[in-house]
Amino acid sequence: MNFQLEITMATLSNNPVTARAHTNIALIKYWGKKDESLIIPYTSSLSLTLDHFYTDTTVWFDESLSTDQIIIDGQIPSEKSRQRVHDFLEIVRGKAQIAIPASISSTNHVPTAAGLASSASAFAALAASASEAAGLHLDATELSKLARRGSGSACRSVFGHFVEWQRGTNDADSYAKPLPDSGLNDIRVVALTVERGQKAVSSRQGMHLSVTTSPYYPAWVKTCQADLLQLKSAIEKGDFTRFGKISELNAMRMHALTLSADPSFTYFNGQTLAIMNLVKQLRHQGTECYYTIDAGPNVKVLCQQSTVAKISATFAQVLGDQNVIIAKPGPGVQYL
Ligand code: 2P0
Repeated sequence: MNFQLEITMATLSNNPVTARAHTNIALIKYWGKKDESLIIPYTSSLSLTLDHFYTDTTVWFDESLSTDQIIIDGQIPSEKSRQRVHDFLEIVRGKAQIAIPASISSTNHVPTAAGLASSASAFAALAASASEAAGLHLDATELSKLARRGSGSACRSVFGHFVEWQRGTNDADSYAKPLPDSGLNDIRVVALTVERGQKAVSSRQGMHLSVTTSPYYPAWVKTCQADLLQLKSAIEKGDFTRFGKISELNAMRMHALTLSADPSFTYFNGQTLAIMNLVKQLRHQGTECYYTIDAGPNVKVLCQQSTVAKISATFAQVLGDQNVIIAKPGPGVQYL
């Protein structure tokens, strides 16, 4: 019998490909890698993709270039950022079996004031545009796996609305999936900025330190699994109260890992704590809202359409209008 091996070669796109990806906010946090090279997390996580904050990235592979040309927000990025984009492109070139340099131009529409990390939208948009330009035509699951190699949280930005990143155990089974439509589509996120500077401890360093030195890390892995199941059930039932309580609790459990690391560190500042207290005060006064905080001092308040005007006005009085941004659930990756 004559077996013939069929190899489907990727066909390069003749034109530049532009993709848009929105950022996401984790409600069950990703905080720690089992495999730092492949970016396989210790725990599954769950996020909400946000409208309004996104990255547009255009890529084409060009034989006339001698090296990758990278422009981010109209500028040549730092050597560290350049290397990170180059390393990611090497993964794409490996999959497409090409060795051609690429030209990349990326623009972040994530207002500095939002205090939202742009690595999720950045690597989701780069994965989508680069893979398509290389002729790979990946489905959403394969795209999520590829985006994960750039930045863990990017695998969730491939999809819209509520998204679960199933941790898996290897490159093939660690990817995100959208959750079914829920009764919580009136959810709103009020992004509050208290600081705009670069953080002292990057997420990457922070999670590494937490995994390797916090005695509570095994407890985090255990409770995260339970938190995730509870949050999924609250989303499915449209139960905002349980949704808010679990999200807030999970965020605090993540931050407990930073405080219990050696050396101890925190992403909070004085204003972060003041805002957390104000959220609790609003809640006790009958305006239901909850907070979540990522690897930085800025706070995101979770509320519903019915209360968002009152809550954003309250925080605008304290922080100023420019430091309060309202976001809604947003879409997954789009090609422009
Ligand atoms: C998250 N964060 O789930 C968590 C919560 C920050 C706090 O994912 O090292 O930039 O590139 O995989 O995705 C931020 O970390 O980290 C993050 P890498 P990433 O959204």
